[in-house]
Amino acid sequence: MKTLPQKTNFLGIEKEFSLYENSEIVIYSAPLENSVSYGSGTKNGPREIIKASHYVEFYDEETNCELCFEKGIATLPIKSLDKLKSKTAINKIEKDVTNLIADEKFVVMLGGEHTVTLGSVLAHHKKYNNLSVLQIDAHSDLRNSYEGNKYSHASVMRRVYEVNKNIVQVGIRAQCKEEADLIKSENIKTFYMRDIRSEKSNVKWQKNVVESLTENVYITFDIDGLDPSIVPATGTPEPGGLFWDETLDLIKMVGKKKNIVGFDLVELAPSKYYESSNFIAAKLVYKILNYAL
Ligand SMILES: [Mn+2]
Repeated sequence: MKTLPQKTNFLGIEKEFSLYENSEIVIYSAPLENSVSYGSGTKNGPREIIKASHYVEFYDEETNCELCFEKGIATLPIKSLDKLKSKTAINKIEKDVTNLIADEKFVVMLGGEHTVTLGSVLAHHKKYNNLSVLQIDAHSDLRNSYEGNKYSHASVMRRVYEVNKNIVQVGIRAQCKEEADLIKSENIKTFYMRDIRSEKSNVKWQKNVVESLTENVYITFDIDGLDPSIVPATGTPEPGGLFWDETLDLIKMVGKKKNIVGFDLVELAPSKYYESSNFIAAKLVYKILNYAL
């Protein structure tokens, strides 16, 4: 399988550690941008994350490990999804990811708009029993459709929920009434931002999240789950979000107690005014990998 060379791959790593056959980890880009509601640019997310990743350290001081050399990280070429309808793109992503996990690869998908998550979840859902989808996001994305589109980024978790009922949402702080009603009537495990903030300091909300998850966990990380003071470069920024350390604490705990089987990072909308967002997204990807493997 064709992979990107050191100059353009994730982290900028040598051939030996980035060939497909030598790598346990695969970076798969899904630069779809069909259903933007506010700011645009998510199709440039994968390219800019990979570019910025060249400034991320190979060594992680917390895990005391150079994961990229221990496991190998292959970066697949970024293929445009520009001409595709959302449903067609989802089918293509599902097929591609299915093939990668059949090769026993740990897949990291870079978006693109949140819609792409459905393709990767479908692939992982076929492979893993007892799968939960942990969604970190400002929005619940549970609308049945948005602006007449069932495959809008604002409906992606509704489509996921139709396939897999084990969804756990963290960081939510913007939704419509339809979504709030669905969460109540279906008893969906949603950790609202206001509840996270109102908890007494001796209660670890992260522990409650982890206890809501089944054994195998797929993480979908919408970058707008983080507070926009950390990552302003996203299409629909919402104030009052998650901070860096508490988010990493959560993922670290998930990695320790559960089996993370794959993840995606979506909705980064690179902006020349906020270039640091690209680096933070790249660092987040590598951090999650360190906790997962
Ligand atoms: Mn969102």
